[in-house]
Amino acid sequence: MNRRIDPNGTIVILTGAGISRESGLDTFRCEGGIWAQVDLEDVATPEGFQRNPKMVQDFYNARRAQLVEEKPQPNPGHLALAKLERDWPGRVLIVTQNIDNLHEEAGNKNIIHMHGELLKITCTQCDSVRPWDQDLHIDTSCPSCHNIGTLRPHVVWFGEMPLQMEEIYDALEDADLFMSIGTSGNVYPAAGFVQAVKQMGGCHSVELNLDPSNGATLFDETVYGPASEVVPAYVDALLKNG
Ligand code: BJW
Repeated sequence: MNRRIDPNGTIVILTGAGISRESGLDTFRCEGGIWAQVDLEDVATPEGFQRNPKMVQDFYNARRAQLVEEKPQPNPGHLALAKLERDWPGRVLIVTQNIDNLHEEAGNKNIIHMHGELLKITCTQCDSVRPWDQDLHIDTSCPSCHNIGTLRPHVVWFGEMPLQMEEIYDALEDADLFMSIGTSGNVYPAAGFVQAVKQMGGCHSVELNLDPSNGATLFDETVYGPASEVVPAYVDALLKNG
């Protein structure tokens, strides 16, 4: 690490699919990843859901079942971030693009799921959001408003507004350190956060990833390797030296 961070300062950490890969969950854009298995236009757009809701429900049912039945475990990368939240004197906020629950399982409390959560559903009629660990069918009725066919996974598709954006930008504005972990930098607005922190006053930014992301040159510091190795090492140095 090439700059000391105020020990009472705010750390904002953006995570992506790469941090969960060593826990057995596929990334999207790595070789053989999710977008090599299914067409994103079919399963990750409101138009795809309108065209074929059953196909979309099946896609998310399978991924939800993987979380519920296989119970993937947080890896040392997740666990290091939980330790950072526990031991860092200042504020630590995880902003994750991931819809899995591995940051919660690791012990982090201060988490924003900007692309939603697989273990929740939402109703397009009454906007209720509730925990859900079973399959969702196109004729499941909404437990809140009892309409049929109005439930969908609580995830953010292309063309939809990511969640809690105001809170995220407020935290980025306050940040003394911005860390980006396991994300390819393809998807906005998350891919623009590194640029945003530069414009907001230039807090230190670091990318921890398997290989350089699209925005790699915008970071002040870059560390490459598997999240299970580079994240614990970076967190240890941060806790030791600030
Ligand atoms: C490891 C590792 C290991 C591997 N250790 N690392 C033209 C220009 C600019 C923007 C747009 C445009 N046209 C449309 C847009 C906007 C659009 C967008 O960005 N499109 C681009 C594709 C061009 N974005 C949107 O529509 C978003 N909404 C929006 O913009 O609203 C308007 C708005 C604007 C400004 C402010 C506020 C609002 C919504 C995006 C929704 C994304 N949804 C998905 C799917 C839903 C959830 C799900 O099914 O899971 O979210 S897409 C998918 O990509 C998923 C992910 O969260 C997201 C990011 O992927 P991620 O995490 O980066 O994964 P990968 O696979 O890409 O990368 C993995 C990385 O890990 C790699 O780098 C590996 O090297 C690394 N890795 N193993 C460490 N062991």
